[in-house]
Amino acid sequence: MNQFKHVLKKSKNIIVVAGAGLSAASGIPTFRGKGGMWRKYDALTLATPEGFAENPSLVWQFYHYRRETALKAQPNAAHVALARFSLSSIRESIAPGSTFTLITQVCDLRMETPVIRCRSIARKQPLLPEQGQVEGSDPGINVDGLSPLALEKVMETVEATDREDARKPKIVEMHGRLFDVKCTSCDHVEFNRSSPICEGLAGTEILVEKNVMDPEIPRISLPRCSSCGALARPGVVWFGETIPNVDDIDAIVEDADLCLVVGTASTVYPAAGFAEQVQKNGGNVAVFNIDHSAGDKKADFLFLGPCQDLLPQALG
Ligand code: BV8
Ligand code: ZN
Repeated sequence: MNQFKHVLKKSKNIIVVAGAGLSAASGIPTFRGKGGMWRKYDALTLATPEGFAENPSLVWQFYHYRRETALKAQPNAAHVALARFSLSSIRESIAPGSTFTLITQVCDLRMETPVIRCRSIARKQPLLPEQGQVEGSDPGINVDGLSPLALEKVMETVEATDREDARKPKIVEMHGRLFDVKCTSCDHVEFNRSSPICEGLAGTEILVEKNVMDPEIPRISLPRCSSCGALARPGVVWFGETIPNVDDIDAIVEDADLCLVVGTASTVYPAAGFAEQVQKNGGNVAVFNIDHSAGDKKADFLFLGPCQDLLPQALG
């Protein structure tokens, strides 16, 4: 840990690639881990455009279950550690003059206000359209809504200057947002945290828990576009769909000289390839995982254990 802190102190562009393990301690099930959601369900059919086209009822039950779970979760110590580290006044004593970007795969953001668009540090301009940026929004640094809450807690303990800093974009929601709802027909997208999202899905989260989903909820009873009334879909990036602004994300990865890989099996691309890219460019990689993962082989530092214990030590 001391050697890592020595490297951290010298690093200038720090990225964190976070996966479902970051929120595991908050009660949000991971995809592949023990009790993971995708052990029960075949993600490679559910989280695809083809899977949705074939059975929108099943796919919506899967996402409705995750929405309901995310709405009940609270930040854990790993979220708070990242939230604190995201504030330059706190980071200044740990990694002087460094920039910080969280590239996150978990897409269950539940607070619209921290819709943060990643600002290319080099280019000093927003990478993605600023739509959805709500004035005065406190940026979260994670996507499941837990980090914005964690950041709020941290904000009570820091000076007002950080409020300015905290509003600077720090996050890339690589795989979209669970609470975004996209139309399958027009281009309407809205942030929708309603619980349940529609009457037709009310109570089905219990069925999902028991793995007895009802394949036959009629399309008309599934979420509809509030603009044109067509069938709506979750606003996430499915397997086989391209990552929005992937070139801009690559530019951030290119700039990075330190990559923390936190709570991810490192199996989904292109996210799983970022650490290797940083290493190829002469940067360092630190993996934080409760278990061995495909990320181990790219790790200069491997911290095996719960990230809610290890991240506060590493970034404190
Ligand atoms: C694309 C949104 C162009 C939906 C998700 C190159 C090589 C091979 C394949 C490909 C490639 N390029 C593209 C592909 C195809 C595909 C892919 O990667 N397939 C995989 C299966 C090989 N990628 C794509 O399609 C991507 N699009 O590249 O476009 C293209 C397209 C087609 C073909 C070529 C190019 C789009 C991928 C996005 C998919 N959408 N999410 C939804 O969430 O429902 S992926 C989804 O799964 C998540 O977002 C996340 O990315 C992934 C889950 O991964 P993890 O977060 O790692 O979670 P997991 O449960 O697996 O692991 C948790 C980890 O935490 C474990 O290691 C565990 O030990 C650890 N842990 C648990 N508790 C703790 C902990 N660690 C620390 N502390 C704890 N307490
Ligand atoms: Zn529509």
